[in-house]
Amino acid sequence: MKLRLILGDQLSSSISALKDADKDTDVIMMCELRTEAVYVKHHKKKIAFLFSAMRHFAADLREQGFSVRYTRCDDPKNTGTFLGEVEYALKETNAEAIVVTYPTEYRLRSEFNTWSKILNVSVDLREDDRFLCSICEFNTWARGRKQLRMEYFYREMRRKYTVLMDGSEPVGGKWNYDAENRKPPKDGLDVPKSTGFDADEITQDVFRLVEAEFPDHFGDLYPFQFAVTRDQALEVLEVFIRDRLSQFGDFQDAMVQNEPWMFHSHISFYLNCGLLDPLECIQASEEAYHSGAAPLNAVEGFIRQILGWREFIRGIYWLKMPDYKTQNSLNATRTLPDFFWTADTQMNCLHQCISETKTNAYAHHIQRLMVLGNFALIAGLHPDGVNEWYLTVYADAYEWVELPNVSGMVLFADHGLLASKPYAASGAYINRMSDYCKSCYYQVAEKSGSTACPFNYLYWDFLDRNAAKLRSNPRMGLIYKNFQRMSEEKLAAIRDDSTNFFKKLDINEKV
Ligand code: FAD
Ligand code: DLZ
Ligand code: SF4
Repeated sequence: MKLRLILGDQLSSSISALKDADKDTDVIMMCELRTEAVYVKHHKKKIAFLFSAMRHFAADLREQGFSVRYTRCDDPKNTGTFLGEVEYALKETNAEAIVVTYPTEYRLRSEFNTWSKILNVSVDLREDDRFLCSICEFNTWARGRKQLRMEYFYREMRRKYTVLMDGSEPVGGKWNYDAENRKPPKDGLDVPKSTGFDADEITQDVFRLVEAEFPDHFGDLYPFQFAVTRDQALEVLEVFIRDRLSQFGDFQDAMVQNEPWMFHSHISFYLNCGLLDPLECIQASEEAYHSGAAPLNAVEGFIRQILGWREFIRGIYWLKMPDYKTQNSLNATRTLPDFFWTADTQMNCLHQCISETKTNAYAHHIQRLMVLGNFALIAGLHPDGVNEWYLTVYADAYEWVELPNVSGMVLFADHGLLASKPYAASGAYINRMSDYCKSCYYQVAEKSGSTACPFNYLYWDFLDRNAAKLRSNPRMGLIYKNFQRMSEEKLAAIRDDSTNFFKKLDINEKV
């Protein structure tokens, strides 16, 4: 008899730990754990989403005839840790072995690797084959390359899975249609309503638990509209393909006040916990292209996010952990300002993105990258505080995907391993891609002075502070040429404005 442990982000019936499960003898164990909910104090919605999805998944398994041992978070006998729970279950069941799919995060993988010794029992740790590129395959691809660039990795993945291919050539003749994307939002854009679901009894039970056990965690529990079953997650995917995908490419980078969902898919929560399978999402969108329901720029852009970025990010994580976590190549030192938790700032773009994050446990990619991340980068926030924030606040956040996005893509803390240059931008970018600046206390057209947009002077101050490290980057050459042409007077104003801004920021005075 074997114990088969399923973690909160392993809610796939095809998961490797269940492959040869014997319904008559084996016991599947799942546990809601305080340690997992508080190692960073996850957003209330994330805990509710995952606990409810876990309970629904357990119910499904029982319906299929499996015996499931499920420990609830508020069970007085709950030991609070994976090891404690497994030890207890071993004693109760006399199981001869534990079967588990490798956790997606380094901290747990290292811990699980020690179990067979500690517990003196056979531990069958299995690869997580829900990803489209195995860790070993990625390492082989990366070996010997001077630069690791997503674009080349993505092309190999397209070939491997024959996605959007015309023989050996990409459909349409180009691998990447980004040049046709990135349109600014236009007035009167008609954004479809996001797909939401009413909470059933199971979810309402979880609400009561989260209210009682995690009242001081960040974020709003209500309104709650996440899918918590595979069928519901499939409905989210289907509605995206039907109603949003055709405009996904055009408005992928656009931000509109009070429109948090835009034309994005909102499937990361479900992909990352196993309710959706990456290949089925890719194939459903490719099908929409072939049937004429969505244009190539939208479909290719969407597929690149999943087949390219998502797999590439995961590959980098496993290639570089554990050192990746401590990297800080720009020596950023600033503590995360309080307004990241309260949204209490006069900078409207940040206020919007943080408020929406608090309500939804979601922000789309450009909000995460070019507003929140951009600020964290140019204000010199320390990677530890920024990583902790991103891991805490988003319902799709797990270290394997959060860390490379934050330390690599946003903070350039890995000195360009993941991104070829820092994604730093002034207020002009945010103004072009959003309508946030229209309702801001600051003036995006002003370059200096107390009402000038802080992104404007902080951008140049960032380049100034980091010139020794960034000037030689070939993709920064033009920018530094412009910087060198700046008059002494202008440079002095930038330094003054930045110093004043940082003085306020560092004592959490409202900025
Ligand atoms: P869409 O825009 O509809 O994209 C489709 C899918 O592509 C996503 O669901 C996701 O699975 C995948 N994808 C897109 N971009 C990325 C990327 N850069 N890395 C990995 N997968 C990607 N994504 C997470 O899943 N978890 C995180 O913790 C996370 N943290 C991030 C932190 C920062 C600083 C940044 C810049 C990005 C982060 N992302 C993270 C990537 C991306 O922002 C989210 O995947 C996306 O916003 C999820 O919304 P969506 O499902 O509507 O995505
Ligand atoms: C994120 C999370 C939370 C909040 N709670 C649990 C839990 O109680 N039980 C569980 O099995 N998994 C949980 N998870 C997901 C785990 O953190 C996730 O499986 C690991 O981060 C993967 O390495
Ligand atoms: Fe953000 Fe500056 Fe625009 Fe205000 S003016 S919304 S701070 S970019």
